[in-house]
Amino acid sequence: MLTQLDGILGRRGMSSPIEWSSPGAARGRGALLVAAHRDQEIVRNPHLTEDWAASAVRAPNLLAAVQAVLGPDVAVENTFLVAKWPGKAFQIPWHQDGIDARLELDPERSVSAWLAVTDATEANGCLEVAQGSQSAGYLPVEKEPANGTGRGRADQAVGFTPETTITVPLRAGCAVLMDSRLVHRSATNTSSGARIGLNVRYTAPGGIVRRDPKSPSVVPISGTGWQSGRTRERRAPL
Ligand SMILES: O=C(O)CCC(=O)C(=O)O
Repeated sequence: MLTQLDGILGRRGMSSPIEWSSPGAARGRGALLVAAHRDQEIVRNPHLTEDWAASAVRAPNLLAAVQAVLGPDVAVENTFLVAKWPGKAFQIPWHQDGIDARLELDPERSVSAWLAVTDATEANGCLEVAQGSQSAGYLPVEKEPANGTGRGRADQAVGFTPETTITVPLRAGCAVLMDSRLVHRSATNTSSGARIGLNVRYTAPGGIVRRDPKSPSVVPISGTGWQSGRTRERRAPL
C-alpha cells in the first residue's frame, strides 16, 4: 500500500536537497558558530536559545516540505547542532531519528531534517543513509555509552546491517528530509575545516508515542491544531 510518506519521501525514505538558506548566509552562520562553539561537538536544542536556529527550523521552503508530509500542524520536538572538528575523530553510528532511549515518534506523524550549515561533503562527514531502510520499521536501540566528551549524539540501531547505502553531500543552506525510521550515520571529518549541521525532529499532533517526562516541550511552529487539545502524547508499550 502506498502511504502518504511513500508519496512525499518516496521509496528511498528521503527528499533532498531542500533549500533552507542561501549558501552565503549559511556559510556566514557556520563561521560564527565555529567561533562561538569551538571544540563543542553537540549543542542541544539551539532552536530554543539561538535566533538563527529558531528561524532555520521555520525556513519557508523547509516548512512547506514538512507540511507536505505532516499536514498544516507542525511542531519542533528537538534539535541538535552537531559540529565535527578537523583532526578529531567523531562518527555517529547507524541510528533512526524517531526512536531512542528517551522517546518514540509515530513515523506517520513525524519527520526529521538535517540542515547543512557548512558544506557537507564525503571528506568532512556528510550523512550516509540506508535507502529504503524505513520500510523495516523501528529497530531495537541501545544507548550509546556516555564518555564524558559530549559525544554520543545518537543511540545506536542494534544489529543493523546496511544493504544499500548512499552518501548525501549537501551544499551549505540545503537540507535533507528523512522518514523518522530511515537508518543513517555519519563518518569522521577528515578535511581541514569544520562541518556543522542541524538535526531537527518535526512532529504533528499525536506524533509522540512515548517520551521521557523530563524532556522539553514541543514548540508548535505552524497550524491551529495545537490549541485543540490534540497535543497530548500517546502512551504505548515499548
Ligand atoms: O550531524 C551528523 O553528522 C549526524 C547527525 C544525526 O544523524 C542526528 O543528529 O541524528
